[in-house]
This record gives sequence, structure tokens and C-alpha cells, in this order.
Amino acid sequence: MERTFAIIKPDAVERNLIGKILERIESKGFRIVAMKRTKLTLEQVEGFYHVHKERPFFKDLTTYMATGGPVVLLALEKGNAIASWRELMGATNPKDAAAGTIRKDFAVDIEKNSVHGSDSPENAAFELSYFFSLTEIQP
Ligand code: RTP
Ligand code: MG
Repeated sequence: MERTFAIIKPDAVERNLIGKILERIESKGFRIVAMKRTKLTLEQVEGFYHVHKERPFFKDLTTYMATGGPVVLLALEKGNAIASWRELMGATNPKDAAAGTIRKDFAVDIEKNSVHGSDSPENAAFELSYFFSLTEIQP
């Protein structure tokens, strides 16, 4: 079993897609082991995305995630959860995303791409602990 961290981003929450996205997650065999609907502060978002600090899209991304509206934070559990969730999300740019992926079906553009997923075991551990305490994650 592996755990990964996911976000349903503001563009998807705004369009009432929480249920549809959770349905895909559970259908693929993930167990949702923690979940929180909340609005992130700019300070929280900048800390969360610190690995992207030098990227040209950092300012736009952090502004969008903090001011675009509420998000849903998720801890997901499954064998090979990190890669499996990224496969279900699809490519960063929805134009490049494979058929049947969440981003292909729901994303607006490369920034408002509906979902986030950890990209490595190290980042998953950091991201899970950034938003969830140990006791909030329950199998
Ligand atoms: P994520 O971290 O959200 O799961 O997405 P990802 O790994 O597929 O993409 P990443 O390269 O980590 O970028 C993080 C998020 O930044 C926004 N982005 N905007 N305008 C742009 O060129 C651009 N590139 C990336 C997206 O919201 C992306 O998911
Ligand atoms: Mg990423």
C-alpha cells in the first residue's frame, strides 16, 4: 500500500465537480483516507509549492490556488498510489491528456487543470504532512 496527496483545485470545486472526481477516484480502487474542503491562504500555497518557486508560472499558480476559491484536500491509499493517481489525472496540459483522464474531461487549461497529485514518494510524504496530521489519516 502507498499513499499520495491530491487536491481538487478551485476550478473543479467551482463547477460542482467534487462528486464526479471522487467517484472516479473510488472506482479506480483508491481508498480516501482523509478529506478536507477548505480555502487556502497565499502563505499556505507558497509553502506547499515551494519546489516551483523559481518557475515562471509560480506567481500565477499561487494566486490562482489561493484566490480561485475553495479546494478539497485528499489523502489517497492504494498499491502504487502515486503513479496510479497521476495516470488517472492525465497530463498537466489538458490538450495533451489521454482520453478518459480527469484533466482531459474536466480541466479548463494548463493552469486551471482541476486536480493535483504528488509526483514522488518524498513529495507525497511532505505534502500529506503539510495538510494532514497523523490522526486525521484513517484507513
Ligand atoms: P500538479 O503538481 O498540480 O499535480 O501538476 P503537475 O505535476 O502535472 O504540474 P507541475 O509541473 O508540477 O505544475 C504545477 C501546476 O502549476 C500549473 N502550471 N501552470 N502556465 C503554465 O505553464 C503552467 N505550468 C504548470 C498547473 O496548475 C500545474 O498543475
Ligand atoms: Mg507537480
